[in-house]
Amino acid sequence: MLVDGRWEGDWHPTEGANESGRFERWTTAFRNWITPDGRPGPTGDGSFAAEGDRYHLVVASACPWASRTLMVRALKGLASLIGVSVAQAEWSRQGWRLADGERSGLAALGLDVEYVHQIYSRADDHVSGRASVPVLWDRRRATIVSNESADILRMLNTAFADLAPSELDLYPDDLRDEIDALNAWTYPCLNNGVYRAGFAATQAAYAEACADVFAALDRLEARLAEDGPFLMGGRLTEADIRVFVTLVRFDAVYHGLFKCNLRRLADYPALFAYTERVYALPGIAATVNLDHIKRNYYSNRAANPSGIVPLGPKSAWGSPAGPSLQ
Ligand SMILES: N[C@@H](CCC(=O)N[C@@H](CS)C(=O)NCC(=O)O)C(=O)O
Repeated sequence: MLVDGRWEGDWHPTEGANESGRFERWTTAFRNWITPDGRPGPTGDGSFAAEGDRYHLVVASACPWASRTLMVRALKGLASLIGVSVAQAEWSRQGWRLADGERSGLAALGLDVEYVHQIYSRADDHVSGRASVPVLWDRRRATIVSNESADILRMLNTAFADLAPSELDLYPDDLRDEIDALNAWTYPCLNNGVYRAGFAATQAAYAEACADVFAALDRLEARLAEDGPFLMGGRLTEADIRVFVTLVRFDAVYHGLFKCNLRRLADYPALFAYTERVYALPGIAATVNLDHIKRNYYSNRAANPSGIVPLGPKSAWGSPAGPSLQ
């Protein structure tokens, strides 16, 4: 945790269960927006204009929230405009750490840091809270634009339209209500549901979360079997990106480590085919690093004291060596 700009204590990934044993995700601190001309976005102070070589994403490949920002960057053709630095797979006692190769890249941007929490205190020397990824860094103002992936998805969908024209609209006007309605249950029941199951501190909190996860998967399976190929029918939208990041990790980490084991993703024909379909979209495979995913989740000593990383599942996606994001 950061307290008034300083890192305190050892990091412990299971923190967050409340008195009833339920895991609660914390809220995010930086909520500014990049807009085409620097005018205000929905939140924040609005002086972040879209420009090439100005913004940089700091991510961890294991993290589903960070991965969804990488997916939008790839799908919207922003790779040459927005750079990326990837944290090392395993947790350190100070949270996310940057390996030497990544540190030199960041130092070249004026960010001479070893840990992600140092990026936070660079942005605000009195910051308190979690030092989470993703972080969208602004080189020009030497600050964090946003550390909220849901906002980053939306701003990357629109802000760079002049610099990187794209046919793809991940949040089209006519589908907004339907996308919002879907996100309203896929986030608590699935994306965060697996964490609620994995980090529950009581049997009852676990059972409640696990039931939510599988009710959500059943609902998505039915929806896709009836009407595909994507969640909104013919068009790929942010709803797909948000669901995919959890599905692609499911059999490798949530099924075992987080005890979401009523069924595997592989047991859901429509959902499994859907995950393969999204994975096959241009640029997406490079955002899925199963090696980092497994090494990170299984390095959580509270959940897995031996630190042993399982060999399977065999059908997992992603190359063992890990992809290159460029
Ligand atoms: N609201 C954030 C949540 C991101 C998040 O939870 N990231 C996790 C990794 S999956 C993290 O960095 N945790 C570090 C910590 O808890 O200190 C978002 O969606 O951008």
